[in-house]
Amino acid sequence: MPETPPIVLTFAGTDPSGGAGLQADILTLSSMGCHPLSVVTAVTIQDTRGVEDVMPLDAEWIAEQARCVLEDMPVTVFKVGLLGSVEIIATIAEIVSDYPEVPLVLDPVLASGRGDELASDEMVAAMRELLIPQTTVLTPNGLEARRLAQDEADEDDYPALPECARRLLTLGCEYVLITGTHENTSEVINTLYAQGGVVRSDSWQRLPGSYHGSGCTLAAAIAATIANGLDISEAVRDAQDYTWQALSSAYRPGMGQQIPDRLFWAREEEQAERGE
Ligand code: PXL
Repeated sequence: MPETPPIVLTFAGTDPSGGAGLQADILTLSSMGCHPLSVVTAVTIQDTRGVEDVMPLDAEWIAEQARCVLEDMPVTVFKVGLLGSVEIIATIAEIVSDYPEVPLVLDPVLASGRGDELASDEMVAAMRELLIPQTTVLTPNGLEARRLAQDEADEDDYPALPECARRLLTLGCEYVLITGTHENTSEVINTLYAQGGVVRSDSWQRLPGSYHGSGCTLAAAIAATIANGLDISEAVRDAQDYTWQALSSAYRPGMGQQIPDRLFWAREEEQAERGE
């Protein structure tokens, strides 16, 4: 019997458009050689243009889904995306605390690509208190980093990104990768921080247009590269490279954003075989 690939468990919301969320995770993890376990946190109504509605599942159902597969299969890495409610955050925090040796990649989903709000202030507070302290790699974009790191008592607090990273590390995560898509720079600069400071900073040619599910793809790719045995710095590098290639091969199946092609390499191989 063939060897079982590394198993990654993702907690995420469904996206019927196939661009973001659970579907993005499953495609990315499979494409990168992992077996994806998928625990649904919420069901969304959305297309490539934006999110219309979100229905968080009962937290009990999330716990039951996770416990059922965790008792059956050994998980190498956890990935956490859209959460849906404070109760769901508390439930997932309790489950992952039973597996302290399993790395956790947390994509703090606070808004959709279009800007639809996906997390309340109470959820942000619960993430800071319960999940970030258990996180190996936190993957906020600049907007998310500022919201997660902002001092709630001080409305005029606009920390710069290195200061955001410092505060998020103080909450207890091991690494913070702040992505630069939303910053006003000609290239996209993604910077990985740890307690000792900057671990690596990678610049990528800014691609035209906007994408549905780029953050999910990057975080799932990091979960996959860690599951494949790379150390964190190499994992983050390889995952960015994979994501950039998926974005540069993106297609536009609907009327809204482009969708990254998580299977770009398979299509390239097929084209090569056909001599194109
Ligand atoms: O891209 C963040 C994200 C994650 N998960 C779900 C989403 C979105 C954005 O739309 O819908 C389910």
